[in-house]
Amino acid sequence: MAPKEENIKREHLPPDQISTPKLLKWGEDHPTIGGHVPKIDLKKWALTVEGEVENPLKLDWKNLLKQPKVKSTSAFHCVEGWSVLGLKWEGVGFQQIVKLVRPKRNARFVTFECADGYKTSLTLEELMGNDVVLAYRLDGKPLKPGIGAPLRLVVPSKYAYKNAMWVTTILFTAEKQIGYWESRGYSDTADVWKNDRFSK
Ligand SMILES: Nc1nc2c(c(=O)[nH]1)N[C@H]1C(S)=C(S)[C@@H](COP(=O)(O)O)O[C@H]1N2
Ligand SMILES: [Mo]
Repeated sequence: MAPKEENIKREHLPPDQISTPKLLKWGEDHPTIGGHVPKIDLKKWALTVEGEVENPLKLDWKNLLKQPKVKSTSAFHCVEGWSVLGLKWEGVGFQQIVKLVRPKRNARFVTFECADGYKTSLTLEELMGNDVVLAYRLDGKPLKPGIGAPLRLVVPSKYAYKNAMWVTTILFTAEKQIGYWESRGYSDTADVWKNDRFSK
């Protein structure tokens, strides 16, 4: 559901996107595949990283917070045409995960599995940018459950459906596993600057 167009700014925006201010109850009335925010108990929560890697691992909440923290300011673009500019994300850089697990040579793809059953995938190459973060804070505050807490993927150059919320498993694979929206007509490349919205 697109928030109201309050304040149109077209500069710095990818093609056919409009900017929406942050006042919107972002994430609170957003339809997700489960229709509700999954209940997650941080004491039992862990991030599993597995598949085609030398060193599979499980990071519980405490250990996740011990990883080097990165900050990245980026815009968020929904495929329905609205963007939110200047979001200050903090979390673990995807590069750090790669450093820890050491993907095997054949690990060209990565699938993100989420607590609500959602799934999306990217190439390992697409995930190696400095601005790709597994975020647990936004704008100086802990991430809200409606925005993906405890952990959400942020890939600014891709439409929001690649930005998995409530991530629980990161799976490195040799073959691409097609994601939820990508298997329902949305583009698998999802490049916001190329206007890659629908599968061809
Ligand atoms: N786990 C999970 N992540 C998800 C989704 C979902 O349904 N489940 N929806 C995707 C889609 S389609 C969008 S537009 C964004 C919405 O993120 P927001 O609620 O922070 O705006 O989350 C993406 N990540
Ligand atoms: Mo979406």
